[in-house]
Amino acid sequence: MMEGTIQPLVSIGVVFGSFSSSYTSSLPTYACRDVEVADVNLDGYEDIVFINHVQGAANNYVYTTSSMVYYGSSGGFSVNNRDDLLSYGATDGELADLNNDGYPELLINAYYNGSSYETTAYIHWGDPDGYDAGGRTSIPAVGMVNGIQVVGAFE
Ligand SMILES: [Ca+2]
Ligand SMILES: [Ca+2]
Ligand SMILES: [Ca+2]
Repeated sequence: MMEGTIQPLVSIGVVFGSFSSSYTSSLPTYACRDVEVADVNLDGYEDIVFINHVQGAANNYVYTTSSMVYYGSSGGFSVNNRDDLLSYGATDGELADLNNDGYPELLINAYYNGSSYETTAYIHWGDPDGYDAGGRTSIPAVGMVNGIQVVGAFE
């Protein structure tokens, strides 16, 4: 997506097993506001969802950005094994299996798109490939700054 022309603001270290720098992976994110960890594609490896708020230089950032899902594997985590999901000033994400197929959906809220607080939150539908931009449902959102609550028990 916009990677390569706009630098990540933050890298988050993921520590495996022991608190030693030799077991730390740096995973780029954009001004991350929320993290969820779950095995979203049910392959036995935990995956990490970073909900990103803005991206770009501190004095010229944009709210239209990507939240990121890094998929775990036997080799750990890699920028080459992640999905970038469009989001608008997001501050919270939640995982819940809304259609009861075993794969959790990723819900991402939306605060601001750079010109309007009337913007779009998304449900990204889970499947064995995780999430991608094709499998999503748009939900109108107005300046959401609070977290998402999924009402009802699906588990
Ligand atoms: Ca997984
Ligand atoms: Ca959350
Ligand atoms: Ca599901």
